[in-house]
Amino acid sequence: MTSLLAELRYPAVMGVVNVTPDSFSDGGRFLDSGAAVEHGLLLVEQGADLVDVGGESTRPGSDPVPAGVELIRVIPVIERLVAVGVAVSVDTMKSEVAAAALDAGARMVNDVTALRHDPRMADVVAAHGAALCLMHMKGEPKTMQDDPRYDDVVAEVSGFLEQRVAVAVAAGIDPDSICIDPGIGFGKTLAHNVRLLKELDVICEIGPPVVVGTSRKRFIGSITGREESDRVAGTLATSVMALEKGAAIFRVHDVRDNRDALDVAAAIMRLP
Ligand code: HH2
Repeated sequence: MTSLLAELRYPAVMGVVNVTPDSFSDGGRFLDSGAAVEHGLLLVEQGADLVDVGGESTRPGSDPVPAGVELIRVIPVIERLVAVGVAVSVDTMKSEVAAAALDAGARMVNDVTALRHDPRMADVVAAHGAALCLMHMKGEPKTMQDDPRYDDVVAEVSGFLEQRVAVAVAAGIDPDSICIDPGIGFGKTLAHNVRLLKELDVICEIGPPVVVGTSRKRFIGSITGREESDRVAGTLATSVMALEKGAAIFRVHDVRDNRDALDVAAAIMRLP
């Protein structure tokens, strides 16, 4: 099977479905699998090219969830979305969850630890011929926002991502199946997040398609003073600017608005 990344139209919109009680912006809304499936279908109708299903929050301060709980949350949702032809990625750092999700038809693993949490993850992704998103995170969700520091955030994040791509390829994962993500908000201050977006072209020059996840995040609230549910306009500014810098995949909650903003920006960018 060809890589999911080769099949996507770009810019690609990845809609977020969190089957969790505690995600920072939609926690508890889709814990029921029927509600989660319905929401995933709505996101596709609104223009999502793939749906990212997660059963463990990684928001700052969050606690880990056992694999058994994550499985119960995500597998029924993935099965039902796949059954109606939706391209699904699974947001997990556990190989057991990734394997079950891929067996259920998911096409991509979105590992926010970039293969560092679970030594078996690379083999699972390689064996299934799945796509893989490698994200940068400094520290762990529980403590990552406790005074994160960098000498040069762009150099550190891009060096890390280059190294993790090399690890993934050495483990037998097809280079054309890999995408990379600077991990906006994962062990980063407002200044770090804004700097990474300003110099996103450096990350894009590494080669693999770049994923950005700015949707409704705290740094947007720090700039605008708005609550999570009221950060769509701020998110759209980041999506359009990231597109201009070369980002390919946009992980968002508000699919309809991001789809429109990206399509209009892309139409302007396509002009000679
Ligand atoms: N952000 C979140 C979760 N997964 N994956 C990638 N690749 N990039 C991101 O920026 C990213 C991610 C956090 O957002 P959300 O899923 O809405 O919240 P929570 O982790 O609380 O479930």
